[in-house]
Amino acid sequence: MATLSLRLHNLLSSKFTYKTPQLSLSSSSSSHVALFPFLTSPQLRLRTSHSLSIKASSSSSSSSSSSSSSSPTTIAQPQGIKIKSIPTKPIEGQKTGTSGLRKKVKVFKQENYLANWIQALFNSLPPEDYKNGVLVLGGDGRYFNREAAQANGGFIMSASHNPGGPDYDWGIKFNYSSGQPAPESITDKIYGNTLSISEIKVADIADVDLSRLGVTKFGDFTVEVVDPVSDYLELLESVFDFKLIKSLLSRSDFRFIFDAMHAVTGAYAKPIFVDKLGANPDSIANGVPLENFGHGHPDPNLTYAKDLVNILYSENGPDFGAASDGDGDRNMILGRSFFVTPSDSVAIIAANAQQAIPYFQSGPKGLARSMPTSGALDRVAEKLSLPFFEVPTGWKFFGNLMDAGKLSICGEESFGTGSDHIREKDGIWAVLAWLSIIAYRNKDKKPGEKLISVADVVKEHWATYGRNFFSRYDYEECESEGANKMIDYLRDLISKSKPGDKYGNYVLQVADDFTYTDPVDSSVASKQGVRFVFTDGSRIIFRLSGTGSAGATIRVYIEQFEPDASKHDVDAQIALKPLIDLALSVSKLKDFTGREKPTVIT
Ligand code: VG1
Ligand code: CO
Repeated sequence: MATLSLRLHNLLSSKFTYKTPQLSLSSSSSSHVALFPFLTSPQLRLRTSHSLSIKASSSSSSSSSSSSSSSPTTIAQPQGIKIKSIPTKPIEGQKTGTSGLRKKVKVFKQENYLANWIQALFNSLPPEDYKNGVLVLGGDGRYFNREAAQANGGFIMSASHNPGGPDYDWGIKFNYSSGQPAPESITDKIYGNTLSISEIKVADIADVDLSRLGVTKFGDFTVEVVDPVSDYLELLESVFDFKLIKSLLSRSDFRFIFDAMHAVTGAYAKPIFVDKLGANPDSIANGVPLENFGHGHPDPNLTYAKDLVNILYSENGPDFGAASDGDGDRNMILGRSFFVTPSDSVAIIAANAQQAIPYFQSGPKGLARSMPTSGALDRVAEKLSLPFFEVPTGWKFFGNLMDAGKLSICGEESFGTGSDHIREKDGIWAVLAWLSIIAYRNKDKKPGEKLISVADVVKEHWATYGRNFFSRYDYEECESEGANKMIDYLRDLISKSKPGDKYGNYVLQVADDFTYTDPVDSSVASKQGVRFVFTDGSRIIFRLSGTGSAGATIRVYIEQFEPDASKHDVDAQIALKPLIDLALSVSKLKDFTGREKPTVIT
């Protein structure tokens, strides 16, 4: 097994890169064998003045974890490192998708599989990045994190919301210098290098004890295990008004529940929601991170977070519910018997941010969404006269806009919401943003007075801006051939279509395959989704997922705007039925895939 190489010369100094929950790495208080459940979820921080790769031998670690460290302690200081060269051969299929490389654990366990990719990555980086480099390594605690951490300088060891365990998925995401997911210019280079790789550089050093916070020195290369929870908490305290949120969470007439789905935010939930913000200790569900997420699918949506949904929709359910995914970057927001779509969520956060969240007290700089995300955010940008951007699916497209000071709040329909406090979507941030809004709206309510609920806030927003009905149909693990043929067919169809064409009751305004030109560096991303936009603003969009680990997943996005408040209470599936039927017939989805029904509807 494999390598670790280092870079990211400015990662430590770059603002908050290493403070996100998805960067945390699990560890145990007892022995190296049982790394889970973890108490401190430390991260690794690696520094070097050389370009090098390290290999961990199979030595073990077994000591107890300590509490958060202010001044790091030196655990070991062996001699300089011997670097070995190991011959290897290219392995096919190591192309990064929407966010990282995701495959079945069995695939990653093949000889040199991960090592090849990591080495290809370092072969892709400019040499100046190697000098005095700092690399941050973290994971979501899923199965295979433990081995990979010792063997590789991977970056975020997660397949995000994909299920975990020996028979399921593992993944690795690489985030670049200011913390944003690596742009395509880098991931394309990495892929190219995986096809020509012939050598892996491996350093011969012992495993690092991940269960202890502190510094291990290997010559002039150091590894520091850090506690990311305290760093992250400190950042959040600078963003939100914790006193305001605490005033809500400690009310006896407000009941809150957070479902960590046995994933990484379990390590953050108690310190943040309970210890800091005064939530009831019982309000954290599935708070113990597990390597296989308790056999669950750590994807916070109406299908996979069904238990939480049932609790919120039960008689006398709690007032507020939230969940986040495997690596903590997604979020789902629920009120009592009420689901907030992610597209509405980001629009509502943007509309209320200046009042309710100190970080935005001078107003957001700009707003952005991914192309398939509904146009609810566009309306907020228009009303607040803010710069607005529509980017392709995937968080990597927001980073440049943030670095250029053009963007503060953004989101994706896929349960990702965030801001420029970091360069990734951030599930806990979204929950705190919502709690801030609810707290702000109820700050003068006396005990016993009826509180303004999540549903009230959303309905009020619709009354002001109109409602963008939105739904996404996922057809997971289809045969790749049929799925590709369907997309080819749609591309052919749009090339022949023209404005004014009739599609049932809808009149076409434009049909294209979305192309994005980055306003900052002018890079172009094409073929980002086939869309049909109609004259009344309705849209149907088709794209193939870039995060699956088997077969092809087709995503169909359906949106329709309704200005009339008397029609806002209709169920989205009913309101969108004609458009959904149209999407299925236009694409001939059933013929191409044989699928009668989607696997997930959100
Ligand atoms: C999906 C979502 C996309 C998100 C990506 C990574 O990609 O649609 O919006 O950015 O996952 O999220 P795709 O290509 O499968 O549609 V995560 O939480 O899995 O890092
Ligand atoms: Co994720």
